[in-house]
Parts: sequence; C-alpha cells; structure tokens
Amino acid sequence: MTDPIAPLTSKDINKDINTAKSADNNAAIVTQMRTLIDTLKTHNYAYYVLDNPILEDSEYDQLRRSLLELEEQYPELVQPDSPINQVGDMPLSAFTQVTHDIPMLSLGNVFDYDELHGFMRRVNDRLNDAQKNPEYEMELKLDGLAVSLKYAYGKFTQAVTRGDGQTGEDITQNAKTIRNLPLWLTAASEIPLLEVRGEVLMPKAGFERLNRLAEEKGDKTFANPRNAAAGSLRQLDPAIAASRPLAFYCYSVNQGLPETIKTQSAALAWLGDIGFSVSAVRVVKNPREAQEYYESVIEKRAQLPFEIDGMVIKVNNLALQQQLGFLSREPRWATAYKFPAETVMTRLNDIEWQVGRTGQITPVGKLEPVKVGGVTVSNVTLHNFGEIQRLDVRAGDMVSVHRAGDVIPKVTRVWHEQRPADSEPVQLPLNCPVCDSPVVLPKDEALARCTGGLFCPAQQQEALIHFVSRRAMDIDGLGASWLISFFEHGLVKTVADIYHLHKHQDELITLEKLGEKSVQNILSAIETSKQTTLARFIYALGIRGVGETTAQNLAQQFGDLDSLMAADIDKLLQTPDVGAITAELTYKFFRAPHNIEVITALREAGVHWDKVEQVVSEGLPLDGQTWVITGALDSMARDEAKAKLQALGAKVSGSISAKTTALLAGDKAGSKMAKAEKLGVKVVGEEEFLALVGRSNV
Ligand code: 9MJ
Repeated sequence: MTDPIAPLTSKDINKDINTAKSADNNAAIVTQMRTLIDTLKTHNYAYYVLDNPILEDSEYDQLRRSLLELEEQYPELVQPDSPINQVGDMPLSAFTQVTHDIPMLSLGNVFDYDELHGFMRRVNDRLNDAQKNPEYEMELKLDGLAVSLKYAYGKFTQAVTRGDGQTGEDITQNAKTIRNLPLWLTAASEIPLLEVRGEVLMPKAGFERLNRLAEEKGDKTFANPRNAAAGSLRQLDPAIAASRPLAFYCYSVNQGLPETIKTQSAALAWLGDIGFSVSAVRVVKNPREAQEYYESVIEKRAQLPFEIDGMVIKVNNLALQQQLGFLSREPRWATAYKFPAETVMTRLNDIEWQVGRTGQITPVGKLEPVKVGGVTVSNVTLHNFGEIQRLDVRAGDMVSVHRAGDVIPKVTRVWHEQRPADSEPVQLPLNCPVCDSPVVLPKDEALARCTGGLFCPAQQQEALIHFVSRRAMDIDGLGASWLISFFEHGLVKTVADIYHLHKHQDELITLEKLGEKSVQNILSAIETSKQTTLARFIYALGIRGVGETTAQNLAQQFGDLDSLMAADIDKLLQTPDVGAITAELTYKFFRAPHNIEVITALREAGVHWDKVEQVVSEGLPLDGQTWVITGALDSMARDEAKAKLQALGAKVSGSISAKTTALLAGDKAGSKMAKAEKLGVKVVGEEEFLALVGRSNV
C-alpha cells in the first residue's frame, strides 16, 4: 500500500456525519461515505493481504458501523463498492486460488444485551408461531483465520482460506502440518465429500515462544497471535509453517453432514467424535441465559489457551438456519456477540514523570480517557525512558492501549503515520519532579533515578525504614509502623529528624497510645544508635547499589566520610565491588545538596563513629586476594568469617567475577557456586578455611 492513510478516527468521522446529516446535503453524505469506504478498504487490504493492520479492530468496527448507519439512512446513496457487502480483499496471488462451493460468509455483530435481544427479535420476526423463541447454541469466537477443509471418503484433500468469501487460497500443504488437523477420518470413509469449516489459530503459549525466539534472533516479532497464525499459513514453504505452533478448531459442517444430525450442537458433538478439536459449546433458551454464559466466559477469558474476541450465537436447529437464510452475505441465524474491546486507539495527551519509593523515575502516559475492556482508562505506564525510545512515542501521538483482565493497561503500538507535525521527542527530566534533585540515568541502565535519596519526599518513607533497620543504624524498638506513623504526623521527615524525636516526647506518648516506657525505650535506642561505624552509616544512607559489603569496602577504602564524599568516580571505582553504575550513583548522591544537608544534620545531632582501622594488608598472607563468601558456615557467622579474611589482608566482595581469588562455600551454596565453577574460581570448603585461618593464628 503506497497511499498514506489519513489521520482519521471514528470520533472525527461521527462529528462530521452529524454536521452532514443536519445539512441533509447529499454531496456531503457521499463524501463521508467515500472517506469511510476508502479507510475501510485500506484497512482490509492491510489486514487481509499484508497482515499488517492499520486500525484496531474496535476502531474498524466503529467506522464500519458509521458507514452502515449512513447506508441505512440513505439507501439511495449506497456506493457500488461499499465494503459492507464484502468480507475482505483479494488474496495474494502466490497461492492457487480456489472458488468456494458455498461462499464463506462473515458474521454480523452485537455489542451489548439490548443488541443481542434485537438479534433474537429479528429471528423471531421471521419464524411462525410454532417456531418462535428457538433454542440457540453458543460457541467461543476464536480469533484466528477461517478456513474450509475438504475430505473425500475420509481422506483430507484440500484446505482453502476464506479470502474474499467467494475465492480463497489453497493452503493444503501448510494445513497438513497443523498438529491437531486430522488427515484421515475413519468415521467419514463412506462420505464422498465432507466439507468442514473452522478457525486456524496460534495458542497464546506458542505465540509467546515464537516471539521470544524471534527476539533472540533479532527477527521481527508478530503483533498478536492472529497475525502470527496468518503469517504462518501464508508461508510458501510448508517447512516453515510446520515449525509454527498452529491449531485448528472446527465449527461447522457445510457438506456431507449425516442426515440424522438435526442441530448445530449435535453437529459439533459429531465433529468432536470423529476426530476434530471443537471449542466449548452451550445451548441456551433465551437472551438472559445467553447473557449469563457470555459473562461467565469473559471471566474465564484470560485462562483460555487461545485468544477469543467474543461469542458466536447460532440458531441451534439446522432446518431453521436453512429457512432463515442470509441477508447481504451474513447469516440471519447467527451473530457474533463481541467482547468489550481490550485494545483501543486513543490519543496520548501528555507524558508525566513519577518518582517511586526507591527513587526510580517512571513515565506515565496521560490518555484521552477511553473505554478498554469495559473500564475507562486515562493513565498508562510507559515503564522507563528506554521503553519510550523503543516505542518512539511522543505526546500527541495516537496509540493503541491494551488492557486484559486485571493487567495494568499498556501501550502496544504507536500510530506513527498519524503523528502531528509539530510533536517533539520526549526528554528525560534533568531534575526530580518531586524534590528537584538531579536525575541520573546510568549507562546501560533502563531506569533513571532521583539522586535526592535522603531528602526527596517520594522516597522518605523507604529511606526512614532502611535507616533504622538492624544492619544499618540498628534502632531497636523503632519499628517500621511507628516510624511511618511519626512520618505521617509530621514528626519526622528526613532521617536526621529521628535524632530530634526526644523533643516530642509528649506527642509520642499520646499519638499511638505508646506507653511512657515504650517511648523511653525508643528514645534510648535512638541515643545508643548514635555510636555507630562508618560502614553502617554509609549503608544506612541507602545509596542505590551500595549494600552492606560495598559500604564496608567504601569505609575501608576511604577511611573517613569526608574523603568518600569528595571522591571522584575514578577513585570510587578503585574500591572492590564498586562498578561503573554504583560509582556514578554514589558520586551523584554526594553531589545532591539536600543529601549533604541531611548528612550534616545527622552529624550535628551527634551521630559518630570510631576511626576506621584501615587494614594495612601489605605483607599479610592474603594480601592482593579477593574472596567471596556464600552459604552458611557451621563454625561461625559469615560476618565473623569475613572479618577473619580481612584481618589476613583479603578483600571480601559480594559478587563473583573473574578477579575473584576464592569462594568460601558453606552449606546450601547456590548460584555463586555455579558461577565460580563456570569462571574457574577456586572453591574453598569450611574445613580448608579453618585450617587457613587457624594456621595464621587469627
Ligand atoms: C469463530 N470465529 O470462532 C463461526 N466462529 O459460523 C464460530 N465463526 C461462524 N462460528 C458461521 N465459532 C460463520 C462463521
């Protein structure tokens, strides 16, 4: 398709239609019809021939309905090439074309209970009194490709796609590779010609696997299972089709049905008996029962192994089907009861940045509110800056939004062809939208972060809980729930405020019905915590990437806080365990003015530590070695083992790399053991370790 598609939505068109109607101007109506027809045709070609839809299904349905409404109102203006009476567009010419014995028709649609009722009323209107209120049979509406299969005396002979309904493509070779498609039907060996129809689809699990493989190989992925199934069937090389996880589900017998079978439900039961896969079937007596079943299937939809986009409801009695016949190529005896659209198009009005509890800066898409899967959606997560770049999305773009079950809605496609001319690429904010501290996006990282960890209101609760934790400042008795309550009552904001809580003793006692004794315990624990170690203090600051081991290494490397705070990235990188990302995050943390303010306040409140005994490792037995500890040791805690190794001059790191000298492995050593073996790092058991530290008399 070379013609660019006009940036047109159903809303735009409906607005124009209303204007045109009121003017009752035939020329304007014809123009509207032509615009709709051209858009629908372009879409049909892209969808049926190129497998590359240019509109969401829901958008397509709406445009089609708009045209149908116009045609109903102005039958004299119906255009001769209106796609309302046409199923699809011409098939590709590479396969042999086959004319169907009986045309393959499409189904009309209903979208809610009233419309379902309307469908049943129209059926009743054409039946005599004795026939009125017939039984209906309901099936899942499988979202695949309709195909017709022929069997001669039980032997599979031909598979043809629907194509334009009259003529399809011969895909026999590819169909033969579909695992659950029977190539021989013993029970039909007496039937000269059996024609069945159904849907070829790709189950969700197979689709995900196929896309994963394509991604690994750097190939193009498929947008959805339907496209994947279509693309697979249209392979000229059957070996490729054979490698695709396709399935066939049968839903009708069009020639050769045994005469004893009188209903659609019995026909499907027979198809199941002779070897076809058929999907769930339910017979209902009235619209209420139909609605109940429809709703129960919506509930279970997410658990189904394949995608469905609605239910099909059919008059169960086959003789009545025959009697009712067709209207403009749609059966009068069946209709599709569509599910609320799970993917719809809308405009992305804006992109806002939010700050998470650990400082991650995430973009949130602000949508023109739209109903998806029955719920109005106005926000979508865009995950991270990398995702924005991958999608190439901008404020003002038309986007497809997908929401299935309880899943958070997400943008699945950006309609670049409809991008406004004046749109601008999205920029990562330089400063945190909450606290204005600088934002960093470390190289090779997906998530940008706010550097104001100690100060940023979005991160303060996390920072407080981490600060008091046992391995950080170890403020025994000040549990997370009290701390959050103090925070919510405005008694603490930053971690430095913890050391001023004693000024609010009376409030503390009344606040959470804490007894005087408990308050005293908390305050004395706070007082005790002031005497700490530099390593604990660094760890307590909650710098991203700085865990306990790294904090200890930083304390060892720099010896005092001021040197650490002044260190540039190169200096930081000389610390064991500190890689490029941690170095950058640490450097930026100590450059955020608000963090410095909090650190100064902590020191002024009396937080202090003994001078760090910097281990002079020169001449010690393990000088120049880097050890990693994993698993549980019998004879001592890991901290103790670590201290012993450090006393012997070794550096102790938290992760294994090619530079690691040895892995001290206790009980239940996990992934580190595997990694050590892979990298050829020596593994030392507890006995050997004890012999080593024993020999050195530590
Ligand atoms: C789908 N797509 O699952 C029909 N269909 O019947 C079912 N389609 C159909 N039936 C007559 N289950 C025309 C189309």
